[in-house]
Amino acid sequence: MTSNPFPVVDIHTHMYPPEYVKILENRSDIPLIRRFAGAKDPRYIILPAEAESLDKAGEDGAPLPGRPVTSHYSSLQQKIHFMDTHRIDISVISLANPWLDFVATSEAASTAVSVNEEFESMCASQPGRLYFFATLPLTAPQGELLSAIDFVKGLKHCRGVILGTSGLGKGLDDPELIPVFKALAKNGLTIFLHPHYGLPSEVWGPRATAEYGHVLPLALGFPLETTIAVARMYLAGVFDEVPDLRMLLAHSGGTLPFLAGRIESCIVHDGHLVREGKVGSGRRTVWQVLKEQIYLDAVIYSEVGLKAAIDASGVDRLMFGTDHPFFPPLTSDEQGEWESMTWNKTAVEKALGEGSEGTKAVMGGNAVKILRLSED
Ligand code: 5CU
Repeated sequence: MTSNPFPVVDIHTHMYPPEYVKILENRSDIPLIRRFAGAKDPRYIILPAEAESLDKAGEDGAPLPGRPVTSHYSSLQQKIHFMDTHRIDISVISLANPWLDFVATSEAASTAVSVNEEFESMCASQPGRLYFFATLPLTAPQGELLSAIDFVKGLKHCRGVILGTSGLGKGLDDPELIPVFKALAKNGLTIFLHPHYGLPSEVWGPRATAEYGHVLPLALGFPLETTIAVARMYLAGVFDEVPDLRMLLAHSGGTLPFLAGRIESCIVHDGHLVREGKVGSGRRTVWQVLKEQIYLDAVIYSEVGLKAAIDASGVDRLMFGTDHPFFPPLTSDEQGEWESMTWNKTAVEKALGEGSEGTKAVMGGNAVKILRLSED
């Protein structure tokens, strides 16, 4: 519980708890964690776009695939150190991608219980400083999936669930997901929607893996994946069918704030939708859904994108985040300051004014209200 009137809250901050790391260490397909000769830390190979670099690892001159797994990934002490270094009062932690998307049906529910209990106990050990978004066993049979929602609802520090864009395998416009969305809405659990799959590797071209690092899949693939997932939900009528559903979109909604106008125009000018009566006067526009059912994080690194997010959803719907432990500083001490904090904080201050009411709201006030962080 916080009594600080202006806390700094990080709502986009991940952990890979030790039990989850063990699962990844025992895998031979992506996602996996593997040690390579001569490398200090094990490497985490996670993105579909990294398959080629994993195949080539070990060849003469080939770069190490993936990213180093440092203590920042799974040490609670390190998370608290990061928070203290950056004056973050509260973090709402979540398992990072790809969550349990790859876990076998028979093991999904029990794995989710153990991961969520691990998160609950990490939060309980740091009173007032940690809350979490739980992980759902999406590959489990539907009954077990719905029971998992009941289970996490009962965990004291759980404030929602983190979800990827694949849903049950067919995306988030899958009608089979409606009972899941309804159960989450009924229990007041916000969905933190986060990308993982990006776009098919071919779109990055033949030079990407060798020459462009992870830039294209992370900078463009991730945000477009989120944009597409939410646009599909909107077109399928999910937001109307589950009006109490609340979603927090990673990376300021991908490109949704920028493209909402174009999506609207394409809807209004689509003969098929018009003929089907889907463009009638009672239709809620994308802009309305953004202001009524969507929250956006402020992980966009520049005031230009942030201003679009604020215009689209409203200053009362944006929440600060860092994406720790991703994007560590490469040329300064990892135990010191990270640009993910300073760039995102500066963007908020430039967009809204240093010390302004808006800045205080985005930096923490909104998260306290929306995610009930003043409740024990
Ligand atoms: O660097 C990366 O791959 C990532 C990732 O996988 N997930 C994330 O949230 N940020 C960066």
